[in-house]
Amino acid sequence: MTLPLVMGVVNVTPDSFSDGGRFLDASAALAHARRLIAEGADMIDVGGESTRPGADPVAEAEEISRVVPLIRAVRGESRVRISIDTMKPAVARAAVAAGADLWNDITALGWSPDSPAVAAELGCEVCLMHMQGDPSTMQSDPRYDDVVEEVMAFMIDRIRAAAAAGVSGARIWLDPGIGFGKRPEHNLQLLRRLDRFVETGFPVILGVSRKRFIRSIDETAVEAADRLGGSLAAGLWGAARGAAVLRVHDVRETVQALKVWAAIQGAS
Ligand code: HH2
Repeated sequence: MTLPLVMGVVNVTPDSFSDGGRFLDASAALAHARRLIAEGADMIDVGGESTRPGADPVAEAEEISRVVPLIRAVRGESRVRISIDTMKPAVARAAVAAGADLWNDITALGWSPDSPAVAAELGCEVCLMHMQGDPSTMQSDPRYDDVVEEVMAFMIDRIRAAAAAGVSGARIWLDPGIGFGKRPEHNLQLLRRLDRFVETGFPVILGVSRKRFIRSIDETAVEAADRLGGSLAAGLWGAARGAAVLRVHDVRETVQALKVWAAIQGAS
């Protein structure tokens, strides 16, 4: 049994939904990244623009100035894998030059017509995530006839676009995009049928950490930081169904949950 890798989130933003503003300062961001690595993160996901519904867009130069110093500093002292959470090819390019290994794109290389070619040229790994609509409107009225099959069809389309531009299939990762243009029941259906994505053979990244659908199940979990229990439950569910990576804010607790889960299986 293979345990998923744990990807710790470092948002260098003033407005991310769960930790906005905490790590905008460069030294605070580096201290947080160091802490996540010490807690057992296999990867660090660095973001300089919030994707929460209604977040303010960030100019390219500003986004680069938020993420590049952090990536350079982490790369200078650690071999941890680094991913850059951005839609912008210029930011991905600067991040890879600074030492990032994976371009985590919530628009699945769809934000700019240049994105697929830039991903091919950079030669880095690429995460293609599904989102219905865009961050400013995605939660206003998301609709699907069959969410699992529609997300799957989108994935196939984006894999083809990446491959046509020259991105190697061996470098592609998929993510169903929990919370991105989805109602609570859509998120639950995607989690229930995570095997559908895993069976494609592409590694699957799962981001459930502190997300709003948890509040739809436990209405007392009003604040993002109140959603640790739900995050761990959904993360372990994903691990059991073959997710390759769990994208999380609470690294220590996730690593512990995975270790206990693995130990129980080993004993059975
Ligand atoms: N979720 C968020 C951001 N990026 N990338 C992937 N691949 N999968 C996800 O589920 C995902 C993601 C949203 O979380 P967060 O980064 O904490 O908040 P914000 O977008 O407000 O910065």
